[in-house]
Amino acid sequence: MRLDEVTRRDFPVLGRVVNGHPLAYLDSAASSQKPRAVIDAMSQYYERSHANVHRSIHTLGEEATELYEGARDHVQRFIGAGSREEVVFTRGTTDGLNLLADALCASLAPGDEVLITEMEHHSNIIPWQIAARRRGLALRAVPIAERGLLDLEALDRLLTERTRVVAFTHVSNVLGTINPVASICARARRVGAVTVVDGAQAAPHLGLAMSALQCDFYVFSPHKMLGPTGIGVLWGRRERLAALEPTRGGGEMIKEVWLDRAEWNDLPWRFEPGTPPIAEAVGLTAAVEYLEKIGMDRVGEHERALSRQTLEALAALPGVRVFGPPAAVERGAVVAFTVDGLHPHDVAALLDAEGIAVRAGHHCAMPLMRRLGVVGTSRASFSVFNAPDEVDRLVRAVADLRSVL
Ligand code: 7TS
Repeated sequence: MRLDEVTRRDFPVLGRVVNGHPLAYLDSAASSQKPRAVIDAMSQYYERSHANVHRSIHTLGEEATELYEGARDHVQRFIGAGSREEVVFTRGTTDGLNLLADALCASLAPGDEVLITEMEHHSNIIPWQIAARRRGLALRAVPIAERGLLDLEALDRLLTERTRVVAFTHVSNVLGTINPVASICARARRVGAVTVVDGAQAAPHLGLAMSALQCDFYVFSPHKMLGPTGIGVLWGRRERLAALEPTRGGGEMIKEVWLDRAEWNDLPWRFEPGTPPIAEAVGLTAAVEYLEKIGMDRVGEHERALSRQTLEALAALPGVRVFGPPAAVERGAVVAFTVDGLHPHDVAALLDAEGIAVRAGHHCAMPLMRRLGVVGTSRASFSVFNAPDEVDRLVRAVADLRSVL
């Protein structure tokens, strides 16, 4: 059986009719839908076990703590992390990148350099801009070359003895490009730079093994991988995390406090001030279990097949331009496209009238849009529940748009 035939009935929302048509949800890169297992785990937690964590001796307090810390073990296994201390819970990819930009740049000197790329989401641009302005750092970007791939020769030229941080996306949310993480990290290491990888579009689709990636930090958002909003994962290599001074304070992140000083808590709690997203951690566990039961190989294979089908069919339509590497190159689960003579928002609105949900606009990647010479694009993206006939519907609807003109 095809994967969507197995998973489809697990997603209650997919029973919806939108504008008179069955919903074709092709916007998981923005946020995926949730299986019943995730929804049930979270409501069961609220109905039976909710309490604050790490503080109460009573039964519910202990259950909640066990569930919250259990999520860390699940994530550790899911991403192949060396130890649970390396897994920090944040509020999302954006939050993790802000935390890292604050903490990593705090010790940098004016003139030090931070290197990003032209294909970054604003989440991996703005926090570095803020840090750069605050500390007088130089912010540079690796350009993209042919076929939507990073220009690795330019990367080598841009790496200098002043480069302190290299922050880049694993998978582009527009181009679908999969960047060679280990190779980029090896180059960065040669100049002694710390590496930060934005895994928001990778974690939902690729089986991850932190040791193989060779980076220092990796962040992602569970809400794009069938889990809830409001929780994020920040993985840090143990010695890197241990060397990082916290920039956010409060309860939970300390061991001992005096009025004028404090002693930090152990890893990973040192970076988790305040009451954490507990129900969201419970939902995350359920999402990880759901994906692991399918197997990430099968997840990736299914989504790659849908992406390839979309890419090839859309590219064959006259007046349609698709972006990113060709179908023969391994890509993520997004396909961005434009239709001649139509604004991307109009494309999305016309598709929505047929029950097809795609995202349109700049995809929080304005510098990339400028580089591609477009105001925006429409974008279809895929998850475990999408079916080839939804791609057929999309392609037919896009073909019909041409006749609207
Ligand atoms: N990085 C990348 C590569 C992303 O695709 C996104 C979200 C983020 C960071 C931010 O994640 P958040 O969970 O903190 O919001 N990308 C998209 C998108 O492509 N459409 O909507 C959100």
